[in-house]
Amino acid sequence: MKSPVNVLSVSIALSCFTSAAAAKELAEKPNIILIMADDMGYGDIGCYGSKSIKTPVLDKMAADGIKFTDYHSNGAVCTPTRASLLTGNYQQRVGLEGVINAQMDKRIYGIADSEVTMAEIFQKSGYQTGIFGKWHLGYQPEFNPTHHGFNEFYGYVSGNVDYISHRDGIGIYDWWHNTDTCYDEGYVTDLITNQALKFIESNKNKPFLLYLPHEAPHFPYQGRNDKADRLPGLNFEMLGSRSDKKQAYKEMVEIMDENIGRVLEKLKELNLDKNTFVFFCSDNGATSMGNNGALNGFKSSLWEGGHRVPAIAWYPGKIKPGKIADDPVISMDVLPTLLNVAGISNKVRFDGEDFSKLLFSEKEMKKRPLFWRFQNQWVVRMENWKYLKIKEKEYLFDLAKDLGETTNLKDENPVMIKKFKTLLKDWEKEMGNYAQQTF
Ligand SMILES: [Ca+2]
Repeated sequence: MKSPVNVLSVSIALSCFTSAAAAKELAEKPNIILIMADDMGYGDIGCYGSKSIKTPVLDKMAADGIKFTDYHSNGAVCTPTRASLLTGNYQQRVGLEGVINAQMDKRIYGIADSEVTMAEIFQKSGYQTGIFGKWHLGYQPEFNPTHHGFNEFYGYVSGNVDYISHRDGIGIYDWWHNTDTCYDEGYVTDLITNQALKFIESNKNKPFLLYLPHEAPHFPYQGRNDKADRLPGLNFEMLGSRSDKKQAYKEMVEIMDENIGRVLEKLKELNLDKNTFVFFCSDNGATSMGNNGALNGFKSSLWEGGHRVPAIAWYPGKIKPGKIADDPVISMDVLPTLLNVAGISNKVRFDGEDFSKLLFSEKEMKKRPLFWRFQNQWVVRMENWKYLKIKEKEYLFDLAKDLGETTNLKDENPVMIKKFKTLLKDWEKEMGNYAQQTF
């Protein structure tokens, strides 16, 4: 019979072993980096057909990883996509169907405490979590990212800031480190990358979730060496003062590409590149300043140009290089996918679906309808078919044959139209009674 002392010793030894094993398991978890461009269109980077904008880093990422041809943002504008990306749910369920504008009377809206965010899930699973860049899920102190699962926040809370003076759309200074205003000189794209690199350095021995939502190429259209436009007491043009805005746009995408290269270099330098999954996407389609390739429409519309955007997954040694994924996927699928990649199990339910089978196998996604709703526009997407309603006008497109949405097949397909309308009605009921345009 063991003496009580021996039992205690065994128990302590076992407990140390268990915690050491858990620590080892945690240390071996992959890092996750989620990079999102702002308002970057389907034809704005080299590997998606841009002839004028040079993006060697993203092109190489796509060549070494997977390029998605049918990836969509949940929203056709900024806030709703971010709400769905971070919760894995339709933005309608989160109550953030519209944009949170900078005007003082609109600053009351934001992400509710009751929402479970990507950062909260990763944080609870032992990950270090950081966001560097644009938040756009609420201005008030309670909406700060550090209250929604991020250990560190560096960047801005509004929809856009001057790239040099860091003032928002109504001229208010909007540059933060965690919950405090901070004053760093520099160009937004460089500054957020600098801080992201520090975050990677300080967490090189721990698993981390790094969310890097770039401002580029959202207006104001400013390059690295431009002057600040938004300054105290001065009127300013929202889009910036440069006359050659398309040239500025090109510079902005290229500077972002260069900075994504710095992140990948840092991973290699620290020998983290084989254990880090990187996902890149855009939050909605381009404005007329950018290029949506063969797609119809722009940001804020539910034509394809408003929401079909570039997306690339990169995971050296784990993903077969040069793969093209043609299955429809959407922002809210990213969270369940990242959890699978990180081996994190949880009981949170998501509208989105894990698409990791596209990353690691030749399997396809199961067929499912996808829905969009924004400002009197509705979409139901099912396989290659897209039902689009704008106010009272209905369309049906076969995207496999007609990516540019030029030929309305509605009159030839009354049965399909009826089916789509039923699906839409059921979905709207499921989403609840949120107003069409919440704010
Ligand atoms: Ca956007």
